[in-house]
Amino acid sequence: MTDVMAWIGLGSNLDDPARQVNTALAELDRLPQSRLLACSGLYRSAPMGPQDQPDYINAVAGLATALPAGALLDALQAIEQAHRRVRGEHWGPRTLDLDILLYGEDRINTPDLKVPHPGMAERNFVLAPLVEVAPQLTVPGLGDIQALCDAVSDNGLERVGDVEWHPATPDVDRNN
Ligand code: 5RY
Ligand code: CA
Ligand code: CA
Ligand code: CA
Repeated sequence: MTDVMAWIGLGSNLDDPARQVNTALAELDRLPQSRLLACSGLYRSAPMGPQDQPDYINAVAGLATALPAGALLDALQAIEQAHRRVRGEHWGPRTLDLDILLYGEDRINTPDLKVPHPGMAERNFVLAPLVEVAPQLTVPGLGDIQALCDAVSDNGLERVGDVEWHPATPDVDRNN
């Protein structure tokens, strides 16, 4: 079984956003054939796109997974539904948004899934937390994550705290 490192973007701006993100992290770790290996802190920023909505809390997480990208997308959408995400205005407020930012080094371009995430190079609420946890990362087709982050506008992004999740102690005998 070969795992891929998938980088997931988490965002929320409704119903206690920090709690939404923290509970979603535990749910990611519980996905089949998957283990959460890394997570950034929590970042607050003003909404990009439609601005008549609350500030967002964002984070990024690194998930080692054997799920194919399409199955991972289905699993993320099921978690969003469990958080009572309601489809409303396009780019409107939401209890939880989970995006596949990167799936190993793959480039995916299907109607349902585009990886690397098409907006990530313009979004400091994605790039800054990625730099925090994976400063050496290279984005397929776009290059060094630190350079991408340096090039994007700051937008008042603020790191507001740590997530509740902590990495497991490495265990050489663990076999999953
Ligand atoms: C721009 C347009 C739409 C950026 C632009 C979206 C989040 C976008 C958000 C989030 C923050 C959205 C997608 N130019 N703002 N806006 N955090 N999602 N701060 O997660 F991201 S809607
Ligand atoms: Ca797991
Ligand atoms: Ca999304
Ligand atoms: Ca998003």
